[in-house]
Amino acid sequence: MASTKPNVIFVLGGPGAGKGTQCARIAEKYGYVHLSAGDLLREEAAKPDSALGKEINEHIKNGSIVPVAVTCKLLENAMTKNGKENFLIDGFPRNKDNVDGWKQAMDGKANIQCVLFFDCDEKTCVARCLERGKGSGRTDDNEESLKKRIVTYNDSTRPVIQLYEKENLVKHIDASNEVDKVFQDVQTKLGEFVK
Ligand code: UP5
Ligand code: MG
Repeated sequence: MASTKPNVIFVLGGPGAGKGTQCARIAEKYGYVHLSAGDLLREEAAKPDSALGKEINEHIKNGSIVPVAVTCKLLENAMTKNGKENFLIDGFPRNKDNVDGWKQAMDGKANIQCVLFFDCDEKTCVARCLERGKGSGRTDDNEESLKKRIVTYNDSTRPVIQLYEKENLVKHIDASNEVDKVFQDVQTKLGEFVK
């Protein structure tokens, strides 16, 4: 990790809201390092010697949330390895337990700048994931897993967004628009404090 405290932007939103797509653009324009918690978990699970692979894969297929100690460690390792100052943490924290686990591990070690909330209606989210599922190879881009992912999002992740709203950290983005329009909105919101 850099010697100064790294800045962190949490990126939240429903499955298929466009978190990954927009993070790629933000990373390119603003030089933030994009860390997708889901990608890190999938990478870990794909390692032939991973002791956690089976458990992670089960959670992903069921749209349930991997224990925070696992996710947080992967994020912290990626941040340390990278050594950069600014990170976009995509898809985390997803529940209250994630928030608490992050605080426990990272309090004083990172500065949360804001939470980008990609707000997209359920129908659009599901349609995007099903379309992607035709070629993504993701085990959770199917109707059955999507139902569960949506329930987890509504029950566990929305309250996290509300929690950060109370701390005035949330930047709300209408993510149902086309990619360029969404990114315009992102730039306006981020431009308030990121150069
Ligand atoms: N697309 C994107 N933007 C579009 C737009 N504006 N208009 C039209 N199409 C658009 O986009 C999804 C698809 O839509 C793509 O095909 C894209 O081209 C198109 P993407 O940018 O990938 O959306 P994203 O929000 O990143 O969707 P993703 O499916 O990755 O979100 P999830 O939050 O569901 O998945 P994630 O990988 O974060 O997590 C997967 C699982 O891992 C979780 O369900 C959970 O089981 C586990 N997990 C944890 O347990 N803990 C964690 O901390 C993180 C994950
Ligand atoms: Mg993603």
